[in-house]
Amino acid sequence: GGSASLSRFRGALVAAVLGDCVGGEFEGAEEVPMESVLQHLNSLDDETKGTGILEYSDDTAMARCVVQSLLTRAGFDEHDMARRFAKEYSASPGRGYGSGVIQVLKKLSSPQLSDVYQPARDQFNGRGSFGNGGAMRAAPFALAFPDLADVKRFARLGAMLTHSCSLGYNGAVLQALAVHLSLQGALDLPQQFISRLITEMEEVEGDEVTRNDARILKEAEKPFCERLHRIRDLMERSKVSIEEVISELGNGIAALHSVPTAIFCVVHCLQPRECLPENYGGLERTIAYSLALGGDTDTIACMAGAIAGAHYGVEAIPQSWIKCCEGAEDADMNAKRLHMLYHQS
Ligand code: 8NA
Ligand code: MG
Ligand code: MG
Repeated sequence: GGSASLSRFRGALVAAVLGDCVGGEFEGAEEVPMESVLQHLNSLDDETKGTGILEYSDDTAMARCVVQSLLTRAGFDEHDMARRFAKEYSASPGRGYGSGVIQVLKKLSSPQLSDVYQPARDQFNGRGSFGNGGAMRAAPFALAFPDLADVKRFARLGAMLTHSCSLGYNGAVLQALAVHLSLQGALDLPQQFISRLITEMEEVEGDEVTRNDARILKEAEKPFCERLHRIRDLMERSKVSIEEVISELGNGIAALHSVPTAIFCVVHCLQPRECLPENYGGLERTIAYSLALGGDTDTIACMAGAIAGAHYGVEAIPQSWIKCCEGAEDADMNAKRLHMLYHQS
């Protein structure tokens, strides 16, 4: 479809759910042989095997809250969104939330709370979380706001409800920017896609807070920009092993060690790869490759899925995969609603 078409919206939201659901199988595994990944994905095609429904985790649970809040309020309302996070957590606490964020979600349910950003600020002795929990639910911001400045601003504020460290919320901004650009068709020119992300993140990471956090955590001055440069270097190489991707970009639960990784998965899988089946399209390659990196597989596949889905569109997602994933049909419906909101504003 064309720029910001309905198919791209549906692809983004549905493939994010898919990545979360199919990625759950390998979450936390140190090494994941491609053979196991393909076996897992093949089992989804085989209706006789009756894999059953793959449940979504915190990634999708929180993204659904973001979507519902943006749709109901027709824009960003921090109080409404915080309330939805808290309510969702208390209704289904077993979705695999990060161990730190649970404290925030409990505090957010208190009716006395006036500053909804305060619980997040209190995390990790006042340093705030740098986990990828803000980034994993950032895609809907790109589907609600056509304006780039709004995407940046609201993805940041939405993440800050649980992640007050700049390395946490800036990861959410990067993820939302990647989905935003992908919706516009920017992945047709992958080198330029990365360059545009670098330009945007130079500005995002140009503030004093980011510099200070980066220094304390012994990271480069602009940590996400540095990782985007690494992606560019990896893209120029004719061959890259999974081990190199993990050591250069990471596969962990920190936003810095997973958002750039997800972006790399998408650009790397734009073309056929030796390690992946020839009959796979780009979206299937992206999901399979994300899982083969191991580590935080559900979240990396969820974020890569959102970016790739916005590029390829919903038609690229195998029906048999969609049928296996809890929440995929809902995501499809919500994508249609977000598409209307996006085009009316
Ligand atoms: P979070 O805010 O609790 O952060 C996740 C973890 O990162 C924390 O529990 C800490 O161990 C560490 N961390 C974050 N900030 C700091 C800091 N400033 N100082 C020291 N340590 C810190 O939760 P979240 O929402 O960011 O977590 C998201 C991830 O957790 C997602 O991947 C989600 O799927 C889930 N999850 C991941 C795994 C896994 O094995 N990869 C397992 C279960 C759940
Ligand atoms: Mg999860
Ligand atoms: Mg995860």
